[in-house]
Amino acid sequence: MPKERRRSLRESVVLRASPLRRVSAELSAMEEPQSRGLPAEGVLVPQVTITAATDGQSDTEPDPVNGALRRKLSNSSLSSTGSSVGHEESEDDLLSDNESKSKGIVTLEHLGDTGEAKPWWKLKTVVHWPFVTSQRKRLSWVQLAGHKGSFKAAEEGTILKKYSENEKLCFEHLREDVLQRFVPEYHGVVERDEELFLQMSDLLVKFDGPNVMDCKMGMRTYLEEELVRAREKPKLRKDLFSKMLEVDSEAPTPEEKKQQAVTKPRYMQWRESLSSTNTLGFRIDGVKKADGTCHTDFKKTRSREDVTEVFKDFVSGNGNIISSYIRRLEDIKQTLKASEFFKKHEVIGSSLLFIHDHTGRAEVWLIDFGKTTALPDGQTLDHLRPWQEGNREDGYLWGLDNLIQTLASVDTTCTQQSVPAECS
Ligand code: I3P
Repeated sequence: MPKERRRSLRESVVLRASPLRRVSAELSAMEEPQSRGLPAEGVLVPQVTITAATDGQSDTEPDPVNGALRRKLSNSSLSSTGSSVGHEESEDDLLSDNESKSKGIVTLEHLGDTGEAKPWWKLKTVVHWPFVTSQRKRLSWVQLAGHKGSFKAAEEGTILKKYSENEKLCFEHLREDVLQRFVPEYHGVVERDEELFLQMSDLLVKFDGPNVMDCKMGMRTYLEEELVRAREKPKLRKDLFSKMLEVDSEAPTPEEKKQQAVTKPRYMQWRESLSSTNTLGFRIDGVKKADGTCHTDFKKTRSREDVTEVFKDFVSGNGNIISSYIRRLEDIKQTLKASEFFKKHEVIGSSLLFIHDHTGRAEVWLIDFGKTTALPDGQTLDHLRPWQEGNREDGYLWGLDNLIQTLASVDTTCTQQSVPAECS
């Protein structure tokens, strides 16, 4: 990392680490979506079309100086947590790196106390995931979404996630909030190999062969400011065009085909409409099962029925696990409604991480706050209202309601079967 960049990151850490203002206002009662006349399920997101300037330069050429450093890392989920560099330097003004995505399984080996003259950790992507809890020096994690290299191993029971000013502020704020018991414990900023990281608890350590699912919450996965930036200075992404083409060769417009590129908001909106983000207010991003299988291609998992099937497979028809998940989600919902943090933040790109194992332990955690942004003083969200550009609503609670309803239907299906063959 160039020295200037390191210095500015450190300065930013020091400068912004002032004590957080205590929030004192009482949360007004939140209305249920139905009482607001909202459909339990439906499209709440108006489409915003961003057209890249036809004479614009593609932004896919690497920045010779800061390319790797300026890479955005705001939304990966590994183990219990997600990764991020602040959204202030993410999105369209950043370069894309096709190589930077690592969806699948990542094993971090802790080599710190072997006495060998090797780096204290190494990162490799593996196909199968030998989760052996007795191997104390091997910390096996699951990366279901996001960017390779966002995480490092740390002392047992914790992980390091690439520094994000935005996420750091969220963790600090969350320490004082009722939501604290649903987010990974935050241990502060640490420096490793001349890079800054956020240290946090690894949510997987309590599990014996965990099954893990990452659900990205909300009816929108990009920030309003990203739209504004894309409008003011559209940047064309060839990598996103390729990803779009892989899924549906008919998806790009003739203009986009000519440019062989799309803007990021255009790609994100397409992803949202293809998956259940727009229709249900959440989408499944990745699943890793205890048997070692790992799936991250849920781009077209859109209908409630599709989502139900994925959940049914994820829990292998175990109604007890589903019931535990539902109880935990209800608890999260009530706590969100009482949370000052939630009321005063636009929550974008954040996930719920589902984890269970064969012992029946089942937990859900809130992770990934790289794009969770404080609202201006005095502004609040109810997280239920439809989004219109300017109101910053994210549909988080609406999505959570739909998620709970979906799990309830999985539960019914499983328990109604005398022999849960179709669930197993
Ligand atoms: C990615 C996904 C991520 C997004 C990333 C997309 O698409 O939408 O949420 O990162 O943008 O490429 P996909 O899931 O289809 O791979 P952010 O949420 O952090 O913006 P990126 O390519 O700019 O990293």
